[in-house]
Amino acid sequence: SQSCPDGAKRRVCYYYDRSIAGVDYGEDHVMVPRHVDMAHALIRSYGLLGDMARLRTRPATDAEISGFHDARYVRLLRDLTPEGFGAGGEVARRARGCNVGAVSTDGRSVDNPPVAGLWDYCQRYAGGSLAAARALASGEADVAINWSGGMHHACLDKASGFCYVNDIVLAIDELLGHFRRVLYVHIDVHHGDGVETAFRRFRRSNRVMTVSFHQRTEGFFPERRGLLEHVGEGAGRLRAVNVAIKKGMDDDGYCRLFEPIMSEVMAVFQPEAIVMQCGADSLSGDRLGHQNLSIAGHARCVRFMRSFNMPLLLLGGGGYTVNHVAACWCYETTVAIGKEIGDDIPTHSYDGYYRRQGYKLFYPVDKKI
Ligand code: V1S
Ligand code: ZN
Repeated sequence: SQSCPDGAKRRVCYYYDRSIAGVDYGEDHVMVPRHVDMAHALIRSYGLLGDMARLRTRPATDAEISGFHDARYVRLLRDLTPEGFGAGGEVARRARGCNVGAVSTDGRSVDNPPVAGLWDYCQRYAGGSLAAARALASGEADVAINWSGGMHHACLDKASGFCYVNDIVLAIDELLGHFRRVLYVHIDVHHGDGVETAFRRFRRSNRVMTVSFHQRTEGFFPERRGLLEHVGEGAGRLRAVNVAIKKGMDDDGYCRLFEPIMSEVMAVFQPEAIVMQCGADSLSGDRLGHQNLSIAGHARCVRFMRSFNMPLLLLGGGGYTVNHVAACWCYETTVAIGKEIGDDIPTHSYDGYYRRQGYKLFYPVDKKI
């Protein structure tokens, strides 16, 4: 454990599974799970592994994943192989019904391809988020991290936005077994629709509040989601908060929204645990997002949530400029631990990726937007 600037100690648990790094969405695809391996290599090179307990866990079981997902969809994910899909027939038909490998007419890569080892991949990233939630629930950790989790678009019975299994819903459900109210905070550039829908439409829960900060511009994925007026219904009414942002928000603009809104949410909802999705596609220079957040600005949101000093689960998610993603999640790991590190990236296996940013962790914000 470490002593932090606020004087409080934080015990941090960290999940990392190297087999996730080998998952391949396809040559042209923007989702590259190797970014988690890059973040891990950076974390190790800065000597941060000694400041955290490593979570060693088993992959999530069918039963755990079926705690949220529809049994037929779970069977499909288990049955699906690229060969079975390629051969057409029954599995391919079932897959298309679940938005996996939905054929693109222009021959370009699809959002949710039938990747090799798909079920193993899902079980591992979901297993990490569940283990992290259990570490918080048992009191073993104050902060738990799974940078391979945060796959927030996955729906009850279909894949969406590169996400097949919604590890966030599974982790929140696990936390609800131990805490009365759980807050979900989302800073990925894409609206946190899968988590919002799970707790608003399917669970109708008033014990979970979802707060999503996301880009809301014409044609931006997912369309028609995350409007300010979407506040939840029935028992879940006023449990969804949606903060739609325009293109090009910088650190000051973003934090001027984030901090007062989250202060108010904390005061009104009074959660007992927090789950934060730290999608790094809200960073400046992302291949999909159009925001101007620096790593320091993104991490300021994490630091702000950590300052409430309650069980905190940090998850990854989107992020499509791999060197930015890895640098961001490495720095946010130091925020969790409460340790200062230098800007000079130590020599390590991926250091060539940081050459263009002068081997500095804090790459400069290029305000093109
Ligand atoms: N924006 C965007 C985007 N880019 C792609 C994409 C690009 C290259 C590929 F080879 C394959 C896909 N898809 C999208 C979005 C989905 C974004 C998902 C973000 C996920 C997350 O960061 O929030 C969490 C991990 N999809 C679309 O815009 C849908 C299409 C409408 C356009 C793209 N084509 C391929 C499918 C249909
Ligand atoms: Zn995203």
